Amino acid sequence: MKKGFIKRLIANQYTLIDSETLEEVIAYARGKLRYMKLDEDNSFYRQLTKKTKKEQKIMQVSPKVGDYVYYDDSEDQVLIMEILPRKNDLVRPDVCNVDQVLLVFSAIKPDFSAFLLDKFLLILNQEKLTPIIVISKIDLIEDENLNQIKETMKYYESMGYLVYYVNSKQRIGIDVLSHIFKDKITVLAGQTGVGKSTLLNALLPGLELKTQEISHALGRGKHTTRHTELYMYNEGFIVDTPGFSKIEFLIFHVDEVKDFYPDFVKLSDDCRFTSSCLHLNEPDCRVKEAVEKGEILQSRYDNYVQFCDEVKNQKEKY
Ligand SMILES: Nc1nc2c(ncn2[C@@H]2O[C@H](COP(=O)(O)OP(=O)(O)OP(=O)(O)O)[C@@H](O)[C@H]2O)c(=O)[nH]1
Ligand SMILES: [Mg+2]
Ligand SMILES: [Zn+2]
Repeated sequence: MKKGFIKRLIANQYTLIDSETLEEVIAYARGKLRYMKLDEDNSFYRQLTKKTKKEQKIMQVSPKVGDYVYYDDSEDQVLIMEILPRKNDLVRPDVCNVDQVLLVFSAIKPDFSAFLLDKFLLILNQEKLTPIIVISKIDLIEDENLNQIKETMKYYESMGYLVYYVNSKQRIGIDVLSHIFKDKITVLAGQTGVGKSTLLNALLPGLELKTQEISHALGRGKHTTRHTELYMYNEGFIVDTPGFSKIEFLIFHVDEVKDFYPDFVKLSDDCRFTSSCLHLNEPDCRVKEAVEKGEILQSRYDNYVQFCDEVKNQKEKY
């Protein structure tokens, strides 16, 4: 059987890229649902609820964008026969085998938000996905305000995150970005209207993806991107996704939040209660000391406290 990679799914029709010829093939899934044997730690398990061990060995899965599959083209209709194990599996966007996430924030319209950035980093850390940060629309903001954002971003750069600044409309800052996509599946993520599709258009000028003017009042945009598709770029693939207006993390215990803050984890050995310190009200907390000394961004700590509150409050609901 031949091997391929799913690039696009529209209705029930899959576009595969053959692993050897690199040619596009139109295919359908064999039957409506896939059945396959899985290992214990396979990512498919994450979708499972209460099923017995035995039932878990065989389960129903639909192939999706990002999947590596075996297909059969011996008949008229090309059929996807088997899905290879997934490295990871996202629900929104509905893509699997993702290598990195390009987090897009606009400097303005909508305003840059350190709160959203911290929330995204928390979620991606939990999902073990690598983020790369892009600040867009730098042409629309006063230098003074841009410098303020750059000052904030220095903290994140010191944590090891890559940060890029672009004006996608005039294709400024685009070329230095291009190397990060090689051999990877990259998902574009960010609030609606921040300029994800415009950035992708700047990278792939022939594409002409639909973008939309943002409505002024709240700087809020309408969703313009709908289906999920991988675009080939620089020997990698990029996925444009519809923006969101709200994101949620799936953390149910307040003591887990701190574990997704590498900058806090690094210091917690020096907290009196070491790894059990929540860095909230405990005495002799090295993290709080670092906030006071300006070694940790005040906004990052404040956002952390707020996320902890959110987790506590959601727990009380159940
Ligand atoms: N001046 C300027 N405008 C930009 C830039 N990037 C995006 N825009 C504008 O911002 C608006 C929204 O851009 P989109 O690319 O549609 O935003 P999106 O993130 O794809 O939005 P959704 O698909 O709804 O999630 C459009 O009017 C773009 O022209 C930029 O770097 N500079
Ligand atoms: Mg878009
Ligand atoms: Zn502490």
